[in-house]
Amino acid sequence: MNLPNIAAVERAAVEAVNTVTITDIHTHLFPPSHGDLLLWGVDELLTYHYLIAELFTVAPKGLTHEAFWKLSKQEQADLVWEHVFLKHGPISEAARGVLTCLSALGLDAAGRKLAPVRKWFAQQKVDAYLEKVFQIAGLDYAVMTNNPFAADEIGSLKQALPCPDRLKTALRIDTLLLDWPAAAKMMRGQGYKTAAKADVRSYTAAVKFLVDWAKKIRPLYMAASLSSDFAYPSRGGSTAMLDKVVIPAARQTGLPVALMIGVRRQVNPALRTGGDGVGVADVAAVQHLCQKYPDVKFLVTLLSRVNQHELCVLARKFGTNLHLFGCWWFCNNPSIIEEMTRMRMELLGTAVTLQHSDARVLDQLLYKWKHSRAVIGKVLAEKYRDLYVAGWRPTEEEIRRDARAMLGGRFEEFIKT
Ligand code: RAT
Ligand code: ZN
Repeated sequence: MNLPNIAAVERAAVEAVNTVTITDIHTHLFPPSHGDLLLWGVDELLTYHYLIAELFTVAPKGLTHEAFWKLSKQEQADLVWEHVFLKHGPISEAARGVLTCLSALGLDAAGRKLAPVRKWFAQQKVDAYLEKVFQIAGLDYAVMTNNPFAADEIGSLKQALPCPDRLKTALRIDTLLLDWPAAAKMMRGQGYKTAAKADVRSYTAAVKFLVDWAKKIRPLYMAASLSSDFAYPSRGGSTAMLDKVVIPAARQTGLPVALMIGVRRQVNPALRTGGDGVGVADVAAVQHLCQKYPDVKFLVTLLSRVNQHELCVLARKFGTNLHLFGCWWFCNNPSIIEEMTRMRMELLGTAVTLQHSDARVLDQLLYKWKHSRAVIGKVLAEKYRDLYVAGWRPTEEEIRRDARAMLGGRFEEFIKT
């Protein structure tokens, strides 16, 4: 449909982003059949590790980490509610997110009482609730993080338990890249001949391990999260693992390799999962991988805001084997999403996946996507406004096409073998 004027073009862009079906390419969700691994409900929302870290920025001095971890989930959630929400304004992105989730579900946050909210969640049946969340969030599917090196996951993964079409798999391989002795032990436990000190036979066995798991769970990609000091090439073990195991497995399976780089692991271990920080990464590591392996596809997101411009420029050079995705973790805040989205559109056009949710709790799909849609819609409207001024006359269908491209379409094209 032709759009009559500049205001109609802007409205169409906002509407396209608000209504487009999104593919969420990285989350930490699980199917209901995996039991407790799938987190959902208000107590899980309130004890998200982002909010636990925030609790300790405002909690009374007497509350120690040790005492906090001894509490039940509900007691921990009560403390977050009391200190982060009631005694201070829940202004942070993670706190606002809980409120957006409640209102998306028609629950009353203004009443400030958790009891009725808990009661509502207790009445939900998980399978139907999962479907409801996906519908409200407007997603076709979300990609999980499935770790064949994690003792608590492999049991369920091996049994091939039922999994809704809403969830697709990704093979997580951090342990292999970062902790060979632990990875080798895990692989040995699953019948692969991997020695504690990596040798040629172990590499061959590790490649087979990845290929077999890929055949079993049919992941969309392999993935690892790496620290800000990740370098490639380097003398460290991760270079050998990439060259001798991950890249050969990627070639055999045709799977892309997703690299999430920039974490400073366990800056404050007392916060457990909330204890990781961020550091500026060396983008040249990604460059060297793309140069050396033009036949292997890399999906990349970096944690530091500082790295984003350099990474966009790199993605212009490797259009066929480097695809950027998401505003990851500490970048998943409206101000940074806006800046990154604008910069990516300006440097990469639509050849990018603007966002992923990283949801660890099912309900978070509701807020992460609502908040991101608002920011991305605003930026897309601005870009189309500029095009209108430059004399271009986009149709509604073209704007919808572009919104989908940047929120799942380009990803699907990129991963196709
Ligand atoms: O965003 C997060 O919740 C982080 O804790 C990590 O899970 C990170 O996204 C990762 O995948 O390593
Ligand atoms: Zn993640």
